[in-house]
Amino acid sequence: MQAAPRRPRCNGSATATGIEYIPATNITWSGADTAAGLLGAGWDLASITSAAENVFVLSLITTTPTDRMHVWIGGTDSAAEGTWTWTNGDPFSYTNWFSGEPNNSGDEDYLAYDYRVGLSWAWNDVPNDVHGVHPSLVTVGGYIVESPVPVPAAAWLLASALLGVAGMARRRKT
Ligand SMILES: [Ca+2]
Ligand SMILES: [Ca+2]
Ligand SMILES: [Ca+2]
Repeated sequence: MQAAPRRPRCNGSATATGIEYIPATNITWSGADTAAGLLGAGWDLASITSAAENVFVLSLITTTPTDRMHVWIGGTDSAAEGTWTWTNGDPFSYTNWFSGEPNNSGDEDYLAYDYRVGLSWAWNDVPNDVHGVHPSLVTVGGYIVESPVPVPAAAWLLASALLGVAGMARRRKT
C-alpha cells in the first residue's frame, strides 16, 4: 500500500481550489508566480512532489503541445545556484529532469515542463523569460497553480493507474 501524497490537491474549476493548468502565451516565470499569488491566499505555482502528482498534472495540460513548449511550475534555484526549492515550501525531493538537466546553461534558475517531440514532458531549468531568450526555439504555454486542499481519492487512484501506463511507456523508450 503506497503512502498517500503528503499534501494532495484536488482538480477543481479554474476559480475553485486545487491544482490547475492556466494557459498564458509566453508569460515569464515571475509573471506566472505573481499571477498564481493573485488567485488568493494559499495559491502558488505548483510543486510536483511525487510521480503520481507528475502524471496528474500532465493530464491537466489542455493546450496541444508543440516541440519545446514550456509550462511553468514553482521550482527555482535563484536563491542559491544548484539548490532547488518550491515556492510553496514543499520539500524538493521528487524530480523529473530531462537527461542532461538541470544544466544552468547561460544561468537558468526557473523550472518548467519542457515538451520535446519523441520524449514527451520532463523538467528543464530555463531563464525567467525563456521565450524572450530563445524566441525561435521555445514557446511558453502557461503555468500550473496549486493550493493546499484535499483531493478526492478517486482522482489519485486514476493518477496511479495512469502512472502504471506511463511507466511502461518510459521503459519502452529507454
Ligand atoms: Ca504539489
Ligand atoms: Ca540555476
Ligand atoms: Ca536547462
